[in-house]
Amino acid sequence: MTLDSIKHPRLRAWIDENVDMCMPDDVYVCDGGQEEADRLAERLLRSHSFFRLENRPGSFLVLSDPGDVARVENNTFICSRFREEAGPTNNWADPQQMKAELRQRFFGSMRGRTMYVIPYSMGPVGGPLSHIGIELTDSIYVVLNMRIMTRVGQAVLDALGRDSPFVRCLHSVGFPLIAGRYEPAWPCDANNKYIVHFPEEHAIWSYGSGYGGNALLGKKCFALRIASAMARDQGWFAEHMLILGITSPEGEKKYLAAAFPSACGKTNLAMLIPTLPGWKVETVGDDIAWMRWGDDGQLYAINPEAGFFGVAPGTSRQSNPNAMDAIRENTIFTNVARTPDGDVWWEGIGYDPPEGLIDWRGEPYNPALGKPAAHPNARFTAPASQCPVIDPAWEQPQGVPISAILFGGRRAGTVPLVHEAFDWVHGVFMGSIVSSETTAAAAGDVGKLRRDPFAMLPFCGYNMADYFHHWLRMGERTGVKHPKFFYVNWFRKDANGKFLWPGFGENSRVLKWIFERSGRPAGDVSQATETPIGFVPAPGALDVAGLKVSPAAMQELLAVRRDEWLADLPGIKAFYGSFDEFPRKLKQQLETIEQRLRTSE
Ligand code: OXD
Ligand code: MN
Repeated sequence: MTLDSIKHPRLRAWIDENVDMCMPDDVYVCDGGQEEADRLAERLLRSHSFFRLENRPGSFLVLSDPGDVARVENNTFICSRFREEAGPTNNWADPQQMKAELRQRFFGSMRGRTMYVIPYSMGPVGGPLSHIGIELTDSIYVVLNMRIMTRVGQAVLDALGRDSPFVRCLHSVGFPLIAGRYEPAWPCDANNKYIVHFPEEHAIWSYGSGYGGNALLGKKCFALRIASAMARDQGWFAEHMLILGITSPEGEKKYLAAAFPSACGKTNLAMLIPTLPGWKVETVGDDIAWMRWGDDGQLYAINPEAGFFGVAPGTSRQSNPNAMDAIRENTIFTNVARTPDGDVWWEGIGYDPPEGLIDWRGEPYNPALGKPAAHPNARFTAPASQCPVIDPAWEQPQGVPISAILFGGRRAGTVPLVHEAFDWVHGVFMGSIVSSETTAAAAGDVGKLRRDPFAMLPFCGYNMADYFHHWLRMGERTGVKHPKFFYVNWFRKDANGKFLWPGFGENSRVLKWIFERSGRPAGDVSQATETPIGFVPAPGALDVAGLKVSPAAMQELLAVRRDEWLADLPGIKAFYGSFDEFPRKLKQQLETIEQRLRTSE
């Protein structure tokens, strides 16, 4: 579509301003349709980084520059007016200074290219919990991914009308095609990346990277960083949470939301196939939840996304058959390995690499070199509608009612398989102490313990102390029905470093306990044992029928060890202490728990 399709004067003015700055050769408004996607894909196929996968209808493989493979938290900024508004966990820069610096980067950055205007909705178009963004980008890869991850097209412009608000998202790979310049396979400006958020203006400027969360601005930048600031101001929640529906053999259905740090298995949990007979899990979303209190006092959640941007390595028929089915067609794979017959392969796919494999760097795979064939943060982008267990209500504009909120992370010790908070404030405390051993989703060391409260550390668009205040305040509203909070850890290991819990479909056993407990009134102790850190399943309360886990291992899985927890407290205190105005209620929780631990047997 041409710019004439834009009937919103402020949107048009903003586009014109950015055309003047970025100087594209051409401007094109995306309609999000299949014909457009086919045409753009054809264009990319001429580059050396984009391949049609003959074995998967409508699917492509993209290989990125080795310097552009993950989110870059060091180059991610929250440019609020004052440094205190970004808080100690975010990089801050003065908005005016940052804009001046960025203008130099964006100046002429789209020369020789087309600027694509992507009108998109996070959440069903026009829904009461949905919001609109417009991304301007010079990357076809971004256009093709955004049309899977969000709802793109004319319907969004119609919903926007002539003066509705929208989030302004500007993106450039930072590689202008100045006369005669050679076009690399994956253009980017690997040494000068900026992922910059202006929460007061609801604006995002992203420069230099074409990869995932750095470039698909609807996801982490809008749906979490900008939306978290909007949510604080408007009284709702924008969270790094999956949403799933779980149905008991009796046909009772509940929805759960769950926050886990990046690459801790959210996609697997969201699509879990229960091993417990008669139980069913259906997927609403695998990464982000927008939630608000409904008129009936219940908490309602939507998945603002329309697709999955999942980590490929480790995904197999065994770990996640539903994801494997969801990516059978119409999927973009990034940085996985390519088989000679036009298919994909990655570590943990469940079978050996075929002869003639080409690795993610585009070279013949040689296992003797000890380097993975797929990048550890390789991804698939697939439409959510292709998931065989997509929940029938996943696009319900008003969302689904949430009965329980789960937190989790990768912890080899200390944290039991599951425990339940005593109440809302304790639940917020639980969220505030989420920690996990790091993975490859973000650039940096792998395997270190990182505090990642509510799994939002890299994604909160304002001061996290204020974020906890927001959670506490929202729980104080009158007439609301609090969901229950739980903390799970599938990753506890024994003394020999072996996982104690089988995970995957067996996690349904834990979900069953959560399902049952979430229907109980506050303070009810049936099926539960009180410990200093919360309720754990009472002996025998977890349904382990038919499971090959020894009673000793079960005991270890549910153990709450005083010394281990006491050893964790200094890290929590240091984290709390890094904020100026940390909620007193959470500090009191910490003191109470310390006291309980010190006086327990
Ligand atoms: C993601 C992440 O890509 O959390 O979802 O890093
Ligand atoms: Mn995520």
